[in-house]
Amino acid sequence: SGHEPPVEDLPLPADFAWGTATAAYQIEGGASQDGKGKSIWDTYSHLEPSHTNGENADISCDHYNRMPEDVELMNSLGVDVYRFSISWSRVIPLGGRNDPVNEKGVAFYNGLIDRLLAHGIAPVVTLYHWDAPQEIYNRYGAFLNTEEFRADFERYARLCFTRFGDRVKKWVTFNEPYIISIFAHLNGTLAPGHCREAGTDTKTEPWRVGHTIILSHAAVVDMYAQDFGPSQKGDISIVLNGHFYEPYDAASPADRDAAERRMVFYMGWFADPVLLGTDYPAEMRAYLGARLPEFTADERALLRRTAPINAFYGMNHYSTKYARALSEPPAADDWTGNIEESSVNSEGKETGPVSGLGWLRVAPSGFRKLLNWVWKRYRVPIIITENGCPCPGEDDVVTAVDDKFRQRYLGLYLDAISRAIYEDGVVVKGYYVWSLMDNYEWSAGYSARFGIVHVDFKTLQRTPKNSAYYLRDTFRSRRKAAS
Ligand code: GBH
Repeated sequence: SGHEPPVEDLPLPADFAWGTATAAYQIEGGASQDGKGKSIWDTYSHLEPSHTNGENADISCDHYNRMPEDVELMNSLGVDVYRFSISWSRVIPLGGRNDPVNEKGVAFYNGLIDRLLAHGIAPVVTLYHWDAPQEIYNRYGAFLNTEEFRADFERYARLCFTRFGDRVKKWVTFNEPYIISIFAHLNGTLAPGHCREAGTDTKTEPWRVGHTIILSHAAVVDMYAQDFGPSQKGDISIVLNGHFYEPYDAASPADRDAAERRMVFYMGWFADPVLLGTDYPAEMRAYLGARLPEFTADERALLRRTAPINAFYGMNHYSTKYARALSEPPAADDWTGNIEESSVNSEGKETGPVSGLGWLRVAPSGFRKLLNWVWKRYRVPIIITENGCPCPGEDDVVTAVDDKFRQRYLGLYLDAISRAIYEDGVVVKGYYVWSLMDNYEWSAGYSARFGIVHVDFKTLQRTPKNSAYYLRDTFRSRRKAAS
């Protein structure tokens, strides 16, 4: 648009880690190979009529069968870290605590971890990136039954720590609990799309799902600290996503409150109990009343005990929005804190140039402000566990590989991290770009390409985009400049 500053390639600390990120369902394929069980995404992506652009990830990037090539690719780009997720139903096909383990699934992840380490790439492992075993959803509604889910998730986590924890030193329990609660259980645009079924209650279920995630997370952190941490000496935490919100009208105190409240409802919902060990934010209690579950005395003790164990704030961040206060009192089923969001403010100014997806605009100054917001509230080192974008018009391989829009986005967002570190005193330890390669973008199917490596979904050929080389080179020079 010409309004954003050019990329400055500002310095980053010498020990700042860079990596790539993916998720099992989005890249693996091998949907029923070697004894893998079905996940809720295997079901959701095959619904008729389709909720996923007519596409599924039965094959996707076929990473399950091409893993060595993909690790080699990362090695050639000089990454320090690879963040991936384990498919629960690949290692425990039925998912439950008394169900059998699939040794072939375990062997796949052992092979991946060993190959990464042989190249000096550190694995960062997410236990849950949205693909619950279908069977636990059939049995008890998965996240809708807190006690059952927690017990099954604990057993799954214990299996992962036991089999992989000698070599994995960074664990993430859940990816984006907000999205699981709101998108999968309130507006239903992600699996299981529960709210579409008869007899569901969207007033209370999203909050119960969030409650299940917080307690399951805390239980697994507790277990790791007691049974594995002393010998394995790894870090564990959670990954939260969220936009930065600017007031729709900067002169309006109500809009300024709305922007703050929106972020509390998005990130504070999970980060306050998990990282501070406190109750849900007071603003949420005030708006949601009895819709928000209570923590028992034992659960409060668990949260207080485990909060300081979380070693980092895993931040997935993509964009900025405006928040406008609604003058009406909150509707009985409102979940936002009575605000309306937009990408244009009261003066007609846009948050930034639009990417290949409407919700994602280039707004690096909002990113810097969010880093400050999180640091001030939680005082825990931040790792950017996802950031990236699809380019506008990225539909043929020539424009896709010469991805100037993405290079500029990534460069500006890295500059924002540098400013947050050196000018604002925020502690940021690493940056994992989303994503290693083009993949299955959930309900958007293959229509949005987030990769720094192009994938031809007919031939499955991988071709690094210019942004991949840009990241390789910029981390080389930015980090030298800092040391
Ligand atoms: C992350 O989700 C995921 O962790 C990752 O798997 C995903 O591929 C990546 O980001 C890129 O999207 O159309 O206005 O309703 C980000 C959370 C949830 C953000 C759905 C966009 C749709 C907004 N996303 N949301 S809208």
